[in-house]
Amino acid sequence: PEQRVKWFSDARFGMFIHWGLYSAAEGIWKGERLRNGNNYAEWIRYRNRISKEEYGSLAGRFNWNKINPEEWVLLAKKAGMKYIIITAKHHDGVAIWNSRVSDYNLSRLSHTSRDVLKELAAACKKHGMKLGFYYSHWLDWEHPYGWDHNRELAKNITGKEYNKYWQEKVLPQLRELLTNYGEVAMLWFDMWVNYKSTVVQKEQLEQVIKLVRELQPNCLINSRLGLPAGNPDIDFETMGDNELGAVYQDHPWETSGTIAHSWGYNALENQWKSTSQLLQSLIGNVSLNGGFTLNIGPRADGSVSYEGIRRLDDMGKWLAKNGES
Ligand code: JFZ
Repeated sequence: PEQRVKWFSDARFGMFIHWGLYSAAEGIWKGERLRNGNNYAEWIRYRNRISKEEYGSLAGRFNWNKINPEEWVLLAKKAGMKYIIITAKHHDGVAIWNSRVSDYNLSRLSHTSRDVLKELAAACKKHGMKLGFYYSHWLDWEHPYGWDHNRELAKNITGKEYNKYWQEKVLPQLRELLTNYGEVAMLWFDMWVNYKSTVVQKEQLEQVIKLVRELQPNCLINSRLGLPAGNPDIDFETMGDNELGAVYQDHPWETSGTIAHSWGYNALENQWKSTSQLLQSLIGNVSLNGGFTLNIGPRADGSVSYEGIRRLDDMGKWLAKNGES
């Protein structure tokens, strides 16, 4: 594991991209802002109780003439970032690639034959950028047996049903991701509680590890898979947002953070952090031997907000002057 994770320990700074159907809603549904909760725009389907069909119609707002994943890679490069992690499937359950496992994917819903992950993978390869995939394994609001942790969708799922979701969606989709996109630098899972307090079974998490090791032995796995750090198959620890991982001196760790508040694009965003605040997060993490994964939430046409571009460019300039590469 030490060998496998070395590039990541050295990388220090990467880009998170939250981009999916929710990007087209921009944090607003039928004139109403996000309902109560964490105010994350990528949670809008859950918060505002949008039906699967209506939510799917957001795909019509994607502007494929403008979408160009290479621009994200160039932005990351300019900022001094060494890897990109994109939300292949977020909690909404929508694959943003042309998935053969489920028709409920961005390509199919927006009637394009393009596959944004294929294009992003090619651009990353071209520019020497590592690429990883965020995959929401625990929560899935689309699949009838995907988990709904607060029971807000009033789903009542048995362990047996949950396993059906696992076998027919999670594992096959991970297989696609690990087969069709070249080298996958990491899989960034997102279960922020111990698996024992959930419906997820240890065996299911082990099936994921087995699949990853079989298909891409060098692919990193983060701690939000649900298994605690210390497990040899967990390559690095993902801390809470801007939480410092001082306790993990000997174990690779990162925190991810946002430039504003929301991860997904939110037109009503008004909580922008300053460049110096963001640099302090990066420097603080690095000073404790950790890494920082900074998020952008592009719009449905792929464009990034002026505020985001400005801060990333400024960070890149600071790094070019003061950083090591
Ligand atoms: C999760 C997601 O629910 C969210 O939409 C986003 O993808 C983010 C990266 O991950 O949200 C969390 C989960 C845990 C923490 C913060 C945000 N945490 O422990 O601080």
